[in-house]
Amino acid sequence: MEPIDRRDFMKTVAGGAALAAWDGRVAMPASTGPVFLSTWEWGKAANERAAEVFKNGGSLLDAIEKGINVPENDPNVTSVGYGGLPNAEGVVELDAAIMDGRRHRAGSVCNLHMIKNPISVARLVMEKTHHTTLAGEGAFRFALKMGFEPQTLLTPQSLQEWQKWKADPHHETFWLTPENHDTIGMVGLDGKGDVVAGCSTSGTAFKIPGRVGDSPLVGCGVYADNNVGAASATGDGDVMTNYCTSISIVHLMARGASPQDACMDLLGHMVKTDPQNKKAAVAVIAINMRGETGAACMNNLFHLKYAVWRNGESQLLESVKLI
Ligand code: SD4
Repeated sequence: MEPIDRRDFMKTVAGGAALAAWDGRVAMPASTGPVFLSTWEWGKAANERAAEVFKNGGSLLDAIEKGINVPENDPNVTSVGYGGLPNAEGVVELDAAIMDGRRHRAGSVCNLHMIKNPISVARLVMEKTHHTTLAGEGAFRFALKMGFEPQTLLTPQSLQEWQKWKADPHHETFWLTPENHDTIGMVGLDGKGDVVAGCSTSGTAFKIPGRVGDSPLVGCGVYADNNVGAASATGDGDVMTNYCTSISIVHLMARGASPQDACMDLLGHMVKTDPQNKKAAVAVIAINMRGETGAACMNNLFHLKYAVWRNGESQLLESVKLI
């Protein structure tokens, strides 16, 4: 993270405030909000739902959860929740995590099957248990205990995709190369000093059963800290997990980087440690406590579009590419 060392952030008001916040001496005042930032096209509808929930008196956690429920419930989003593409054996295994920056507490689920709203289960892991992460069968049984209805998550379309993949004698597998990505990552700020991050995914399509991506791993797929801000990631979790992307970005912001610089610096660091990462599907979003946002991806075909909701305005934007 060389760029940070070269910058004299203490010379700037913003840098000084952020560093002080990181040291726990001064809480940086939040001046804008609410703001919602989400990955991909479906992030727009998710942000709009989050804003509506918040406006109607819901908490920031309610807003992020309900916002993420939108693509989870949409069968046309084939990388999240219902309709998400299955693993190599045709089973839809979902991952999700949510982190509350106020309490510095997260909840997550991995390899959850037959439950279409893993983000809601993740929230209950955070709120109803002493644990942070539940996986597989245990996560499923916990969801049932919490009143979730089991259902098939394969749609005719996702079943067909899987059958096509299976029937192709040259199909790619994750013993070899990744093929399909997306996910929803969302970060939100309430303007009163709280920040929350969440993400939900069916993971990499046709993954090896049991595989856990970055999304449900706290610090990788999501991270939120009320002293600094929040970040989330989308892309090849098998690459990104090794860089603990979300916490790395939040740490860079804590040392004074803007959200945009923090996103770019992390991607730069990934390329510096392994030039092959230029070709990797890596995309990140971040927000700080002033409501400043950042979004970046590598300069390849995995080009992140992201959605921002602020002051009643809902936009879909192109992220900056690392050249
Ligand atoms: C994973 N990061 O399971 C997720 C998938 C994703 O864009 O975000 N794809 O690796």
